[in-house]
Amino acid sequence: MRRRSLLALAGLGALAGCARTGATVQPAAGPSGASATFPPGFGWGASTSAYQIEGAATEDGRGPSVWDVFSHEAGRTRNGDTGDVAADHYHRLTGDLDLMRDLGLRSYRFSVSWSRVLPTGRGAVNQQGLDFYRRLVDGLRERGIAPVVTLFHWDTPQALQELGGWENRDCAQWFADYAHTMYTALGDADPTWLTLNEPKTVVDVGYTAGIHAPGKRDRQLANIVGHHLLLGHGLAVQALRAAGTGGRIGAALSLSPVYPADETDAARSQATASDAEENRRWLDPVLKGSYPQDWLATQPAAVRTAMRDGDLAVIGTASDLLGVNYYGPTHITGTGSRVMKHPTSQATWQEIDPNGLYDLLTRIKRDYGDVPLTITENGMPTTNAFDDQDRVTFLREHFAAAHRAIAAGVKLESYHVWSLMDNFEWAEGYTQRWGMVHVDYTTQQRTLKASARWYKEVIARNGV
Ligand code: IFM
Repeated sequence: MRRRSLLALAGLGALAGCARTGATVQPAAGPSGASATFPPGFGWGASTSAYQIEGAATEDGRGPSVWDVFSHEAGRTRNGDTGDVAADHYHRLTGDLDLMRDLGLRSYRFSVSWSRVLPTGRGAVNQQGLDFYRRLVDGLRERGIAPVVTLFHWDTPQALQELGGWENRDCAQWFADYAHTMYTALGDADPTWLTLNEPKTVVDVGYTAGIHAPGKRDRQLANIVGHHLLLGHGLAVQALRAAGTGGRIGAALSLSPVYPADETDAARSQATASDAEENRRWLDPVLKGSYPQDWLATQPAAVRTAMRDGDLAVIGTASDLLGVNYYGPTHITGTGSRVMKHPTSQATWQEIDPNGLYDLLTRIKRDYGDVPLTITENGMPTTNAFDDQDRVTFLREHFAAAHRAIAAGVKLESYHVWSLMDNFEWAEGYTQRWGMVHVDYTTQQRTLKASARWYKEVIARNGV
């Protein structure tokens, strides 16, 4: 299934240790190969998520998540693939940490499997689960890599889903309690904390298009879930602060600059509406403590009723940084359809336009001020298993766009390529390879692709 085209059909549309120094950057970087040196200490990194790489789905006390259940249902994923084994990262932690060190990574963004540490989502803690993340964070620190911990990357504990999951307002508090548990376990290692990853995808793909867990198709319910996710973000920020975290806290949002597909008033108007769905309905509550009025006006009473007095003040609790997941722009016609104006990738929802990253980053600065930014995800899948020159070109051009944004004054501190290694790509199973490191799923052997070798050089010379 095409993820974002389904959404269009639905009408939807350092980090610790890597602090930005404020140093100036060399100007005149461009996509054509001109050199671009990044600020000293720039946080070159890579991203993964728990269900996509860990495997060990039933080991050491881990409880099931919605993705364990969903991926085991007939017809939900390509070839019936599941994350049962994935890249077996749980058993290969030391080797994978060494691999990150050998690449020279300065920052590593991973997610915690909520049901590995709290098998039923709340209540009894699974010490073996916590121990795994402790080993991970300590191993990163020993290798000079800043840990960036995402608390929720879509894998809601199944036990909570049976109580309604994020449809249930209580889930926001269960999430905050879990955030506190993670602070107790890892707080002294001073990681950067990211609350939610891409709540938009849960809403649009999990609850509207129904092609991600939990596989529902109810747009009204989806937007109630969206509000509860944001409430969970705010409560988790407050819980982490109250616990005394010195680390920085923010959310990771999937954002897409929206352009009218042509110069008509109709296209401009539709693009504004699409921008509300794609971007402002997430950015405004988190960074301004309000929902955009034009988006709110489209919501039915049931969704508005779910938004209680005081919620937006919680959601807008000051965060320290914003994570930006960027995969491409959106072009909208006068009838509200999405059209592609740039090349795509094996992920046919993806439109490849590095300049969109520049537009997005400078727009955030313009509309939301100088919030420190990290690219929490950017990348592409390719069928070139080892000699992935297309990915090299993609990354080079996106890095150049990021450099131009920094030169324009954007406080971009770090950049996490999606993904460190090949992994379970949700409904697409193992058919899409997004990693810079190739994983042989039979032997679990890791092999650096051309992009990984190239990225190592980028990091070593701090630029492209
Ligand atoms: O693999 C996903 C990731 O889990 C969230 N962001 C998009 C990636 C590519 O689809």
